[in-house]
Formats: sequence, C-alpha cells, structure tokens
Amino acid sequence: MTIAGSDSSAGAGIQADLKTFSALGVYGTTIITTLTAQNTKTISDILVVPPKFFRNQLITTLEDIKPDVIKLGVLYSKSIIKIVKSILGDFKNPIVVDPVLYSGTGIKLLDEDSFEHFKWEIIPLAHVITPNLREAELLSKIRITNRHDMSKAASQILNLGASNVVIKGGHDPTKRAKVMDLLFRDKTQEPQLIVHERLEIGDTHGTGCNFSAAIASFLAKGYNISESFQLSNSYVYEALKNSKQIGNGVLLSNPLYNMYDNSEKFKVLAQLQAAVSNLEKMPNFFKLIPETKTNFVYSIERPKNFDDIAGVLGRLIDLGTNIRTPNVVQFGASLHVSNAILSATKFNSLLRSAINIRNNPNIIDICENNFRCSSYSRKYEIKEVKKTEGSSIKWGISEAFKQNPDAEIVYHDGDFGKEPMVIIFGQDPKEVLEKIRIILQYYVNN
Ligand code: PXL
Repeated sequence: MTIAGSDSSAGAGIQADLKTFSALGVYGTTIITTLTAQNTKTISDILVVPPKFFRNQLITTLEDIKPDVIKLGVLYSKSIIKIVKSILGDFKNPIVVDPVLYSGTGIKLLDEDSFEHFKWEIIPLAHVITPNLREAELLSKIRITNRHDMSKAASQILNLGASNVVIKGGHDPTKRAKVMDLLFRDKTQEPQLIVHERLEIGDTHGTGCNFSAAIASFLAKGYNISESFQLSNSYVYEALKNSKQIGNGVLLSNPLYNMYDNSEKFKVLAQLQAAVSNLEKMPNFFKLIPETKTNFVYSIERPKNFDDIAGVLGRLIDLGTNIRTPNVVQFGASLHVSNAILSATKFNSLLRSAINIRNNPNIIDICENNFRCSSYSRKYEIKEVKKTEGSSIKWGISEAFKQNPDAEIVYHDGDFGKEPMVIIFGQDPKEVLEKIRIILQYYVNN
C-alpha cells in the first residue's frame, strides 16, 4: 500500500509508486492524501483530500486488502498525519517512510505546522526512513558536508524512533563525482555504503518515490532491509539512467524501463528460437537455401540499429538433405537481413521479421503468384552504395518499397559476383514460416 500524493505529471507520488510496485511484481493499493496540479516545471496548485474521505479510503481498503508493507509519501497536513497515526499506530508489518518535505521545484509538501507532528508521530512508525541530504538535515538539524555528518544526522533520526535510516547522497549541491548512499541500522553496526559514479544527466523527478517504493516492494517480497537497500539502489540507478524528457522541464525517471526493454527482447528471442527449430524440422527447406546461406531475423518494435534485431549466429546451412542451424539466436547476429528490416520498417513498421532464400525463375513465379512482391535491380545502384558492405541491401529494399509500399517479398537478380536473392518479410517469424511453407508446397510439387 502507498499512502501518498497524486502527481498529475505522473513522475512522482502515487503514480511513481504504482509503476514501481508493478515493475517489481507486487500488487499496490493507493491511498491519496493530496492532489497536485503539476508538470515537469512546477506545481501550480495543491488540494488536500478532506480528512473524512481520506480516512474512509484507508479504512475501507485496509479492511479487505491487508498490506505486507505500507509506504508513506506526501502526508501534507496535520489532520492527515493524525489519521495515519491513529490507524497505523499498531500496524505490525514494515512501514517505509519517505519524508517528502519539498518538491524538487521547491514547493512545500508538508505544511509549516505539521513538521513537528511528522517528526514525533510518523518517524517512530518507520521500519526504514529514506531522506535525501536536505531532508536529513532538516530532520536532524545537522548540516551535512561529508560522510561523518551523514552518520551524525542518521544517529539523530534513529533517536527519533526509526528502526533504519537510508540517507541518499544524490542531492549534493556540490555535485561530487561519486554519489554515496548509506544504510544505518542500529548505532552499533557499521553503516552499509553504496557508491555510484554520478550520472551526467540533468535534474530528474521521481527517483525518491521510486526508491522508497522499491524498498517497500523488496521488503514485501521477503528480502531483508540490507538486501532491499542494495536491490532498490541498483533499480533506481537504472531508472535514472533511462530517464526521459517528457515535458520541457526536468527529466522524469523511468521506473518501467525493464518492462519496456527486457520483456520485449525476451519475447523476440523466444519466438525466433522457436521458429528456427520449426524450420529445422521442415522437410525440403534445404532446397531454398542460397550459396551465401540463410539468416532469419526478428526485431523489437521500431528498431534503430542491428542491436535491436535478433538473428541466427552463423546462419542456416544446406546439408543436401536437411539443414543445420547453430541454434543460437542473438541480437546483432545478422548484418544483411537486419539491414533489410531496417529499410523495410521505414515503409511498413509491422514488417519485423525476415528470411533470405534463393532466387530462381521457379521461386520467383511462385512468389509473384501468391504474395505481394517488389524487386530492384543492382544495375541502377550508384558506386558509393556498392562500396559499403551491407548498404546495397538497404538501398535496394528502399527502392523496392518505393515502388510497392505493400510488398511482403522483395527480390533482386544479382550482379557481378553477387548472388540473386529473395527476402521474405512478415510481422513475426511465424508468419514468415507460413510463407515458406506455401512456397515449398508449390516448389516441391512441380
Ligand atoms: O518527489 C517527491 C514528491 C512526492 N509526491 C508528490 C510530489 C513530489 C514532488 O514533486 O509532487 C505528489
């Protein structure tokens, strides 16, 4: 459960918390304390949820859905603090407190006369509290200029009743090259230190929420505080590295980066691998393999370069009665067929998979009779294009799609020292295999 403020720009607050929970595989419930009217430059207005309604959200949700961990973000007013204290005072599971006092743009997110209440009533609830340098200074009344000051401040905050304190070193006004984050458990133990090189990016928004929400998620999954600290630190470092310019102000951290990136790449590899296995079993496919061998590729959505396109490492080989594949698919494994995809997707973004097969009159007839085809002639290719390895294909595929933007097969008749070739495109490897099956049916039967 997160108890926090809504950020209409969706970079911080409730929105950041829920994205983080989801990215890390835990279910989150959301109890809203305040609404902010916000963009990447400023907060223009804040509405505190009426206390009676706030209380009802909390009670109704808790009654039915028991949280493994609760995270507290913006609480804003004394009345909200009082309600949180009275309802969660004897909550048994961990509470993670993110002591949000100001927005990055300098707007107060805890009103003046609530600060003392926050200190005395909320901090003792904390299994862990996660101040940045500025918040640690305000809570401890200690000016922090070095690591020793961080320890003194943490000690004060432990005295206020938090069981663990993480002081995040990123908001260092002198912007030292190394960023130190420290976890202080009890005073007898050495703090746990994590050091990162400072990322050379501008100001960002949302990482504080991502961090405390990540700690809450890892605790909920059963990791201890030290493990959760390490895992959250790495997670937020990546979210920060993948920050995006969404508006015209600060960058927004990207807590979903691993879902966008890794899960899509995993699916691409798995589908291509399955299709290569099926191709290996397909009778007579060896008859379609050209002298220069075959590659079979599949791209993530909207590829930018070879590394976005998976292919077969070392190509598919004709053994006379069947084929051999190294059965290793990798991103960046194909130059030529990947170049075809990079060109084709400029005309039709859906054509993410392709394979090259031999070109002879019989195969061309079958393709022309069954599919939308286009072709190009390397005779018209200018010298500069011929010289660069791989660029002929890029040029040729573009020429062919200019003639027929609906093409699903493109062929060329070769050139001096260049074997004629057919490239079959599809939305995914399955569709490409289906086309191969159709071609083979006619090819083998006549
Ligand atoms: O980043 C702290 C934060 C938390 N919650 C809300 C916010 C902000 C910063 O602007 O708006 C709702």
